[in-house]
Amino acid sequence: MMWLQDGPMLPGGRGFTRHITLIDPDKQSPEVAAKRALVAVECGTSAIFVGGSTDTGSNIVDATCGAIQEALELAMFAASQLPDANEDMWNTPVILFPGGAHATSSRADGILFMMLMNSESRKFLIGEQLAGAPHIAETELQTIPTGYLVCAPGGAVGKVGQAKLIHSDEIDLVTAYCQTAEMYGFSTIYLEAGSGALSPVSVDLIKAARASTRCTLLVGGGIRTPEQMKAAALAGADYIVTGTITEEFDDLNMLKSSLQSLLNVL
Ligand code: 1GP
Repeated sequence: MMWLQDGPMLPGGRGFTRHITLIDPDKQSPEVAAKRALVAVECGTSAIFVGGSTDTGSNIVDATCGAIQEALELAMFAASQLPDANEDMWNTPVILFPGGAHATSSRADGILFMMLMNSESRKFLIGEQLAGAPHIAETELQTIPTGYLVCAPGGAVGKVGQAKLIHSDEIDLVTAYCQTAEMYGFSTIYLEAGSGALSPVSVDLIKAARASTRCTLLVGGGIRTPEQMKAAALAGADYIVTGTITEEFDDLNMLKSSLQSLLNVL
């Protein structure tokens, strides 16, 4: 993609908030994932993350990335044939959000190369990264060095990742994590409440993270309403990630109106 040569995949620090759609390859067929991704891009999402579950095989991840890329290319070609269509909108990066070293695909454009910084397990601090790096090195994937911080309530990723959850009043702690991530040279910090969380990352934690780092700040987990989107955006998120909401609609028109109501507040 030409787009990738223009700069980092997830640029931050522009003072406004964008949206990312997370697609879990375990939750639908690659064909349905591609249709959902197209609707999300049409609504204004700025990147598609593929991943989430820890036990998804690379064949499913690969098929899902491939189907999404083909759908985006077709949409771009179709737009190029129409005088008033904006073909650039389909030039959307597909980025792996891996549950582990196994869940990669060379058909994505990039990968969040994450350290689950508040894990108590070596596996998620450096083990999965050591297992995945030699495979990633053989691909053209752009790596996005990311400090991944699981905040309360944490959900499945908090349990599986053996995270010592960051609670809403732990301002000094989240500040220190963000400073540490920046000192390591990470470009991106992802504050995660857990997919399907009953409450999103607290506004206080987002504000503290924003105040303590110039890294691109991603926030996700449990964001389902325009009010929650607005709150995370005002607190300083560069990107808000939603996943579950995209899986709830089999009807693509209903998905479109739901995503539009979320993205309209940004
Ligand atoms: C999970 O932050 C993402 O990693 C998205 O969470 O599924 O709750 O939108 P939801």
